[in-house]
Amino acid sequence: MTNANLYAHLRANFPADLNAVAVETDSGLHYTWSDLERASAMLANLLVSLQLPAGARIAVQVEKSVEAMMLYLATLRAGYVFLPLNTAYQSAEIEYFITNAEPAVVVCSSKNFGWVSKIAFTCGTQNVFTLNDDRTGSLLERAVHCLDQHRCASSQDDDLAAILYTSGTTGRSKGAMLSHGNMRSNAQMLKDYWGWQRGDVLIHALPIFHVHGLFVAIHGALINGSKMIWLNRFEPKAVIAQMPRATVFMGVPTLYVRMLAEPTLNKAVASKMRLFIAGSAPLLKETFEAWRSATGHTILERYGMSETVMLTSNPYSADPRYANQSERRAATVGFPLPGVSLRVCDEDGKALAVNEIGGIQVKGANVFAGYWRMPEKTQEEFTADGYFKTGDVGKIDERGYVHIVGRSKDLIISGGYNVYPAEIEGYINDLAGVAESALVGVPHPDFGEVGVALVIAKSGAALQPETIITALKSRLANFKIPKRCIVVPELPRNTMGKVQKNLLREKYQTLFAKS
Ligand code: MCA
Ligand code: AMP
Repeated sequence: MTNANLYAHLRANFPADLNAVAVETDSGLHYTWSDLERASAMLANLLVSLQLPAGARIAVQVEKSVEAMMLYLATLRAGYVFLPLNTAYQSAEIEYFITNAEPAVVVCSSKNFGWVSKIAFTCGTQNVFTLNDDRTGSLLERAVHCLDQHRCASSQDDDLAAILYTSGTTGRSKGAMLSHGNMRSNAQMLKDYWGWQRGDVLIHALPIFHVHGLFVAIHGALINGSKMIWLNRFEPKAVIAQMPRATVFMGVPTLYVRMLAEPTLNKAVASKMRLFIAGSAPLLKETFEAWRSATGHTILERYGMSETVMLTSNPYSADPRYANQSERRAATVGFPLPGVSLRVCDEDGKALAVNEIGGIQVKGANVFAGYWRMPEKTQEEFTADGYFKTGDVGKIDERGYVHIVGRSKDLIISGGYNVYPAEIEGYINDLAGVAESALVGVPHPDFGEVGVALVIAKSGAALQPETIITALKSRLANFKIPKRCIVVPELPRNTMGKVQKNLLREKYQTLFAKS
């Protein structure tokens, strides 16, 4: 029987010439395929030498680097479970993840070692290493003494490969458990659907602690044996400058908006590019059209989730399942990907007809097994016939294209990062002088959507919006900080006393409108 381990599958697709360049960084470093293979073997051997229990979690909060990617590959090949954490998370957030996931190994930046190791050791983690984006840190110092050959662990499709925390509507994050089979099947299918070709070169400019940068982009390149041009940070000018040497780019809509503001973006600079892919948040029709007129390329928008990896995509070329449709349509997320069953249902679970709006439900080999140690929550999110309720609201049109028109979950997507109002409101409500608060998402020209906090003061308390923002900054990841805080005398409520967020969204709709 073949090994279902995702790394084994990626490795089988490396090019024959292992001395070819696999990753080229913006600081001028070149890593060959052999370097990826050998360095990830050393890191895998280091993990194995720690004699961790089966299913051990390796929690990683480090700046983006090729070595961080190697650690991910090492975790896969050693058969452990990768748990990536956004570098913006602060101590209370990290404490929750570590307490909840009980990782056997924590890897952090040297600058955070003091507070992260304190949390980790208190929670019972035995091993805390450091890894920095300049190839320093105790992890590499230890790995350098390990053998550079490693026999990939033998895995089954259902074996856990990664846990991705995604915030919950009640404010508590849930760990989505993804298996080797979930990710392998999705990567293999996307390789075909997006027409990956020998000679493709991917510009990798996304963070690597979420599905988009870590799985869709990295798996896409590795499973095709394609080189990556690796940028540790997204800089619009730098990405545009790399376009003549590349063929594929993936980004959240904000990255496209920022590149469109650059005078160096034009048809000539993008002429060698084969494919621009967008996702993680809605791509405005305006951005889709502006990109087409600036570069001559039509962005391919797709839709996915941490729980499911990729679900739908606009076509790369004609999709025979949908009357040979090859058009990439603005404001749609395309067709359900091969192997994904997608339906739109009403609140009673009845499947709806074409163009009727309802909850999007999905099923397929890509759909996760459930939330880490939350069996009840998992059960709630699945239907009796095994469909996962995405929490996204949409419709399927007469041509088969899926449209996302809203969300039933109270979620703000800001620059591709998710912000759950309940979590932020909880922090605001704990501040002195606050009686109540509501966070709503409003349109924003750069981030697509941002949070605005409406706060009611306790009687007699004099609240300053700046004080609230400062207090939040010391507790929460920067992308969760409301972009505006407004002290209000009251909040609109329905007859049940529930705050009517739709009215607030309407009222503050144009707060950040372009003049
Ligand atoms: C930074 N800030 C943000 C965000 N990022 N605020 C709201 N939303 C954000 N996304 C804050 C900063 O802390 C700073 O605050 C101020 O906004 C300006 O920061 P700036 O320097 O402009 O930010 P940046 O460092 O350039 O980052 C912007 C970014 C970044 C490059 C767009 O947010 C990013 O890389 N986003 C991509 C996220 C992603 O990969 N998502 C995929 C999730 P202050 O001035 O107060 O310090 S995976 C997913 O969704 C799935 C499943 C899927 O379908 O793909
Ligand atoms: P995450 O927590 O990162 O898993 O976020 C997944 C959510 O991002 C989905 O449930 C959607 O609400 C949203 N999303 C992803 N891609 C798109 C897209 N192309 N258009 C609209 N929303 C999207």
